[in-house]
Amino acid sequence: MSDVKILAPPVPNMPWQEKPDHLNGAPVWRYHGNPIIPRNPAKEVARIFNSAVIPYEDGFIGVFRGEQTNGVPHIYLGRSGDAVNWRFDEEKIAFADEEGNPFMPKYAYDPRLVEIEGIYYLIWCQDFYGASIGMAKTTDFQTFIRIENPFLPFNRNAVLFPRKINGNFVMLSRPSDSGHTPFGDIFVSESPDLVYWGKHRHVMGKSPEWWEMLKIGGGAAPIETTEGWLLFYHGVTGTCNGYVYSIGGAILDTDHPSVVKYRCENFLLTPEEWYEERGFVPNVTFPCATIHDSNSGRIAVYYGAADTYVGLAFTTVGEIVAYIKAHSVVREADSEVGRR
Ligand code: BMA
Repeated sequence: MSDVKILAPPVPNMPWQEKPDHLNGAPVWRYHGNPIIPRNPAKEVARIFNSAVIPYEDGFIGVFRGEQTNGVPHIYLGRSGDAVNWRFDEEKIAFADEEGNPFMPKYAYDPRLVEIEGIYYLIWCQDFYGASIGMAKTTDFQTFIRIENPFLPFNRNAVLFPRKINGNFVMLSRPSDSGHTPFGDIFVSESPDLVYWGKHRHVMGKSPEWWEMLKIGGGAAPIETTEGWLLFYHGVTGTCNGYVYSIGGAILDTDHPSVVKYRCENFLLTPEEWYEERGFVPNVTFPCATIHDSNSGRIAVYYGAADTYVGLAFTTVGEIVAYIKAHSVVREADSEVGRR
C-alpha cells in the first residue's frame, strides 16, 4: 500500500462505496445508484450536470448547472445531507455587484466551488464578448457578490486551487474560442488579490494519446497530497460522430503547479454506462468536483454525464496516485517551469 496522504481537512461523512471486484484494473469505480441527479430535477430545469459540491456545516452544498426549459444554463444552489440526494433552490442564484445591485450573467455554466480561508468562490463560464470566466464570492450562500472577471475572452474551465501558493491565489484555465473549441491546453495564472492576474504558465496540452488528442481542460479543484496536486481533468478526442470526453489524471508540483510530475497515459473513466453514452450530448464524462477525506484517503469524483446527468465515482488517494505513477508519461512541454 502506498503511504501517500491527502492534505486537507477530514470529511468522515463523505459518500462511499467499496470497490467491486470485477473492474479489470481500473482505478475508479462508479456509484451503483448513478446517475444521482435525474432529468427534470427542479422547477423549469430540464437537466443538471457539470456541477460542483463541497462539505458545508453538517452536510454538503453545491452549485449546479441547471439547463432551464428555455435552453439557457444558469447556476442553482443545492443542499444535501449525504452528498448523494440533493434538493435544489427553485430560483437560480441571484448575483449582485459590490454595491448590492442585481448583476446577473446572461448565462452561466460549468460552475466550480472552492473555499479559501473561509470564503467560498464560484467560478463558471459566462458571456463577456463570448465565452469567458466569471467569478463570485459568498460567505453564507445567501449573498453572492460577483468579482472581476479574471481573464480576457475566450476561456472556459477555470479551477481555483484550494489554497494560496507562494502567497498568491492560483487558477487553472483553458483559453479557447467561443464555440465548441477544437483545441486547448491547460494554463495556470496567479493573483495576489483576485483582481489582477499574471505569471501565466503553460501546464499541459492535448497529448498523442488517442483519448485526449483534441483538447483538455481543468476539472475538479486540485487535491493537495504528499505527492503534489492531484488533478482530475477532462480529455477530449474527435470522432466521425463528434467529441468524446473522458476523465484523465495528473499530479502537479506542490510549489510550482505548472510542472507536471506525473500524467496518466490512460483515461481514468470514459463513457460506458447508458447515462454517459446517451443524453443531450452523448459520450461525455466531465469532472467538476471531488469530496475527499484525509483520514481514510477516500475520494468521490462528481462528473457531468452526457450533458444531462450527474454521476459519482470513487477511488482512494493510494490507488489513484499509484495508478497515475505506474502509467505516467510526462512530455517535455508538460515539465517546463516557465516558458514565457
Ligand atoms: C464543453 C462545455 C461543457 C460540455 C462539453 C460537452 O465545451 O460546453 O459544458 O459538457 O462541451 O458538450
